[in-house]
Amino acid sequence: MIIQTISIKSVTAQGMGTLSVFEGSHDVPFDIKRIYYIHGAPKGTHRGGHAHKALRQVLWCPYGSIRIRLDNGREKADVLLDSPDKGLIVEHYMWREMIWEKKDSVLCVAADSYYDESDYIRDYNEFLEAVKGKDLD
Ligand code: T46
Repeated sequence: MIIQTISIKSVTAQGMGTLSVFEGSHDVPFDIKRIYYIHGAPKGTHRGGHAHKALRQVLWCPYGSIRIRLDNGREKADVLLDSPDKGLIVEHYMWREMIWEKKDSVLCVAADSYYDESDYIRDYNEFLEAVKGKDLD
């Protein structure tokens, strides 16, 4: 399954906005060790262009609209993160690109591991080679 979305629990207080929450291991299928976020990007920004060997993450966009393009080496799919209550689980060995549909959209990421550059595959042909013969869910 290439696109795995979750619905983030949101609690609205009359006239006081909404609180949204998810918990590691309960609402996403892994523990969370690292949080990072990308902000201040102009419309049309393209980021990503890599896969991970082990890292599992959940992506969400609390403000704005960001297109996520996923590719498992056999199948490609797009999902639009355009609502603060929509999360996208991105598993390992998934090539990803992120495209800013609106200026100043914020991309938040919760990851199951600390930053490790050696976990990245940044070459598309190397990625295709790595997924060849793998069992994909
Ligand atoms: C991913 C997508 C969704 C760090 O020093 N620590 C960190 O935890 C991260 C994530 C990045 N960095 C450094 C490495 C680079 O010098 O920040 C710089 C930008 O990283 P990168 O070009 O990989 O950023 P994106 O937006 O292409 O990708 C990021 C994540 O790296 C990646 O894991 O899945 O967001």
